[in-house]
Amino acid sequence: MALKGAVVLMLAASLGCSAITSPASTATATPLVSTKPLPQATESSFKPDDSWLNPMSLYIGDFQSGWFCNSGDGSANLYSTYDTMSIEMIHGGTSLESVSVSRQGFKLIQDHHYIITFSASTDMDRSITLRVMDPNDGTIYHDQTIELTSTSQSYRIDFTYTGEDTYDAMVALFTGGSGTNYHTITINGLCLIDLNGDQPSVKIDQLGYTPTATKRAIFSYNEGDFFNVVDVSSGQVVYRGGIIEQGYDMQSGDTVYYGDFSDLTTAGTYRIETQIGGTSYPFTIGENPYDALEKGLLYVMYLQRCGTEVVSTIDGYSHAICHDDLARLDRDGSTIDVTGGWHDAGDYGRYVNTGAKATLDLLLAYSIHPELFNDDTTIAESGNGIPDILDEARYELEWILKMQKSDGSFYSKVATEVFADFISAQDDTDPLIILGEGRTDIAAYASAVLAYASSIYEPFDSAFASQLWQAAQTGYSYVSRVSGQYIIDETPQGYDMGTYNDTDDRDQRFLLETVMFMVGHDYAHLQNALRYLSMEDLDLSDAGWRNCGMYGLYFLALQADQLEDGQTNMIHDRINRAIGSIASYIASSGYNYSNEGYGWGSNGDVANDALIMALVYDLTDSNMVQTIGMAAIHYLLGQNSLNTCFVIGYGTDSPTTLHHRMAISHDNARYIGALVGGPDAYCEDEIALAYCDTTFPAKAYYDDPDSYSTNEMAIYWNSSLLAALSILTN
Ligand code: 9MR
Ligand code: 9MR
Ligand code: ZN
Repeated sequence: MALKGAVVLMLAASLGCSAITSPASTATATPLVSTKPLPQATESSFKPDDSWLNPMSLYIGDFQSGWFCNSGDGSANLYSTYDTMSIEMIHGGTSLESVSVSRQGFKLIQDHHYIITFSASTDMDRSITLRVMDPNDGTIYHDQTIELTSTSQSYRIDFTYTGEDTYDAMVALFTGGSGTNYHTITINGLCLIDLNGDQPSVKIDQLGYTPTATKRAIFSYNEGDFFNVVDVSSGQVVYRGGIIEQGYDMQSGDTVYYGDFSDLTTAGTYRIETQIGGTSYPFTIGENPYDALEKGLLYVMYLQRCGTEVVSTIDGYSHAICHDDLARLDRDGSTIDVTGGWHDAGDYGRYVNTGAKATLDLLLAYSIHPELFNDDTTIAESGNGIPDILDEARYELEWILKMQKSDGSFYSKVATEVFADFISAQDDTDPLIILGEGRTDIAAYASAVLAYASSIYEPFDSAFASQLWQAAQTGYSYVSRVSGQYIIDETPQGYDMGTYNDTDDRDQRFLLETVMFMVGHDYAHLQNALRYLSMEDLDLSDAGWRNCGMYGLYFLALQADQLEDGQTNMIHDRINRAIGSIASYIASSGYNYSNEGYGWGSNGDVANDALIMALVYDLTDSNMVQTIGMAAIHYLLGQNSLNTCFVIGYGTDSPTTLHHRMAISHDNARYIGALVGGPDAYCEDEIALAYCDTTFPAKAYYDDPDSYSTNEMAIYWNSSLLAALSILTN
């Protein structure tokens, strides 16, 4: 505690930080926002339609053993469960080879040392022979005679494999021979262990699971009949389950199997081991496996701050005040102060729509679970009595306010003419240019976020809340004055900067109406929102920077008590369709990927899907909705075909070399807590083109500082994952 306090103080001193937010009591402006609290979700307001697919139950297939009984001139019956075989010998035939039980598909690596362990018994004392062989030409790699008795004993067979690497070795038990008539041999838990520490192959969430969560391991090839969950500290098997085939996954090229261990609820650190030698990274079961991750995701938002000094207490790098010159309005050369806000991503551009989306996520996370967010995360304002997540969101809100014009509309973005070199923020001194004016999609989105924010800051700083509300209202009146949509591509030829274009502003207008209704309680806004809701060609299914209708559906659903049944049904129908589509993509994917394809920022799309499920979970408290949302998050945290946790510095295997100007200019600092963009089937940079296989989009990812289409981060990906996690796990 004392140490933490000291860090905060040192940080505050080093930043010369005196700009503590004025407390609410000193506010003088008349509050324009209703002080009525925002509606909260009540459990009974909405039940998700359970006629749509439950992807988790879809996988529940039948267990099928991979062991087969072969008999020449002997005969036997084989009965198997996932970990026990009973070989009922009818008669042994003329030789040992007359009866055998075998399984193919064992993976063997040259010069690795293996052990095969099992326990066995027989009701007639006898010996059998175990062989490890090539199933195609019969080459015997290892041959061992085993004496069996009527008491079950444990066996351990050691051998070093000297052949070529193979995924197709066979283990066979030879049980024939004259004089071996009717008896039964029982073999339990036979598994092969590679003592030379193979790369883990089994996919799990590398951070772990809460005790009551649905827990699945995913296997990328046939790893045997069963898997063990092993306690890492004691080495004991604490759970064993069967492995079930799911099928071929086109997007990764893997034939996928899964095993369920939801019944294991005891807290601990574990690892999965499979029958034929696969292992997983360690993971935990516990109440709070994602707490540290949530802190990291939020801290990265602070590291993205522009126009101020930033000192990382984690990564050991910092930048002095950056981008603090006046910016030039491209149209007429006049200059404006638009300092502040977050750098969008690995570049230093600042864009109002992505900033609005990211801010909205932080505000939602806070308003749904205020108890999760405290004031000690070592950002500049820590210790000021206001939750740090609200200080962080405010940093962006102040900038969005600066980006607003007096007519209520907004400039779209501030950036340099071309992306900066890979230099630290304070060294990027190219002239700042303001581009884009009056886009209705942006004005509506930004105004919605300002209006929502006004109600959230009201208890902390009512003057700020009033300022936000005022700005939202001017924004609203601007949007209302423009009857059609006005969306321009504001990036001139030859400029190289982020381009966040849209084609339809109705989802943003819908969102704005829903928020204005929720905060201002004026039924005219409800009527307008309902008008958009009835437009069947309007997509309201996403929670992104471009399509944002889902936020509006959520806000309307919160106010169901003020709606007629028919209106509520329309909202619930829209929500059901959106979550049904996420569920069906998850169901058809080997790794619970929640989208149709993989584009630039596919991980951000998954985070948005998780956020959609999270919002619906808040409305419904449905376990199924929560499980689907968490499946999307497990994908991001390691349960994917690449076996990678996509948040830097979390789990065991996460990216090391982010495409990010601050990280690269600081000796490839890791930038812990950043969610990378992830696989992009289109390989939109030279590195991805050179190193990624486009036939398998799920694997089109490359951890390299130059792969900007797969390995950059963005504020609006981090914010989505943070909000989704905090809602789904609480
Ligand atoms: O580095 C830029 C990255 O931050 C952006 O997301 C990306 C978006 O287009 O562009 C990157 O910049 C590249 C530019 O587009 C093309 N020339 C190479 C630049 C990176 O080295
Ligand atoms: O996330 C954006 C993605 O959807 C686009 O295909 C891509 C190319 O225009 O740009 C991405 O956004 C980048 C933006 O242009 C600049 N800042 C970094 C963003 C993430 O890579
Ligand atoms: Zn900056």
